[in-house]
Amino acid sequence: ELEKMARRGALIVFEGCDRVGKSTQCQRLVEALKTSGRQAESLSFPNRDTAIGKLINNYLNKKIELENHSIHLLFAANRWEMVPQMEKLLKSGTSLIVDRYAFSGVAYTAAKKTAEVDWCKWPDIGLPTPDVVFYLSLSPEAAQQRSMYGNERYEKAEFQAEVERQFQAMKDESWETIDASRSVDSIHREVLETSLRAIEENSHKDILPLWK
Ligand code: FDM
Ligand code: MG
Repeated sequence: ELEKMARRGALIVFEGCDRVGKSTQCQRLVEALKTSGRQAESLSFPNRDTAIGKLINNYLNKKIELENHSIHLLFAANRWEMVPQMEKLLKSGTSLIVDRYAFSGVAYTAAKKTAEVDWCKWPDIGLPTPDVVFYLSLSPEAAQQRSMYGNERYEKAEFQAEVERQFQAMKDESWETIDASRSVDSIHREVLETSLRAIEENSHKDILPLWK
């Protein structure tokens, strides 16, 4: 009975292309939730600290080359290896604020046009489904005006524009699309309000498997 009454944390995901402000919003949200007395932790994918994550990091830094399907599976494996810890935290009542998830996995690989979207989704089927997906959307033109991209793989305007198209094709009515050209504060206020509601509404619901 005690088990049944325990409140779980919410799984809150931020998605979008590079430089749209996901990391800033994740940080702001975790801080605000903690300040309000709620348990919250941040997590980002890829998690570059694990053995798989180090391989991914070398790939992103162009130190190694990997075949497109192969790197895709490593990104998915890098999420699966975190699932036991994620489930434990969620069950203990801690909300997880996640910077990128399976949707990035699909969008970035699909943008390469070497694997179909259905194939891209397959390795992530069954991951914990997020309670909220915030999609930070910025036009390729606005993204380009923001700042120079870095030197990592994928940080090219043309590729980012294709990734944005893949995200747009994938998103459904459950996603909270946010105009990322707005101010950090105004986005944060909206994100916090939606997140507090999601934490409340989902606290007694099961976590369903993604894309099943
Ligand atoms: N990326 C990220 C992928 O290609 N697939 C994935 O599954 C994930 C999670 O990795 F270009 C790409 C997106 C980005 C790069 O991400 C590193 P960060 O958020 O810039 O660290
Ligand atoms: Mg990046």
